[in-house]
Amino acid sequence: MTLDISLTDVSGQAIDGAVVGFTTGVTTGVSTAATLAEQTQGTGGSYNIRLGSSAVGRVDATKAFDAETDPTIGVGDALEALRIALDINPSFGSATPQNLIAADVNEDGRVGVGDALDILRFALDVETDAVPHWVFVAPNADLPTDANSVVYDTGIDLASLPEGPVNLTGILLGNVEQIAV
Ligand SMILES: [Ca+2]
Ligand SMILES: [Ca+2]
Repeated sequence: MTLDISLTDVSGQAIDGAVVGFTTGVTTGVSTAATLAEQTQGTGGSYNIRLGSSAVGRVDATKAFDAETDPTIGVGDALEALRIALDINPSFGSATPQNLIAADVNEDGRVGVGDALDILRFALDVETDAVPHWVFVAPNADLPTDANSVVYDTGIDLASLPEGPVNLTGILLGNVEQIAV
């Protein structure tokens, strides 16, 4: 069986160069999931995974920041994250769930001043522990609406082989400035 996965950003642009994985099995604390298949490179945001007999499992994707093709992480992104951390609306209006996810670059579950500093350090080419990278969420995922509770699941659970492609939306952590939705 082949599973088709389509990766796009919030504006619908295809995302290439991600790694898509499929895991199956019970995950309790320590992951016992086995990666059945892994795809290294897609074209046009489209990825194929060849599965064994079962399509029950979880699809997730990751992508490192690529300065060549990805949006810029700049001082402006750090300032927008700082505004969110200080409970001020970003300069472009209310923060969207995608903005909140992007602003929590250190992935500790909240948008804090530390996130803004991490983004600033990255923008200024200073070493930082929280390096921007892509996360991928399902179209119907519960997304955060509170800067103090940026909790969300990445990837998508599959109970059976879907009819069409599986779509996941990529969000670039650290890229807080206006994300079109
Ligand atoms: Ca954070
Ligand atoms: Ca940016």
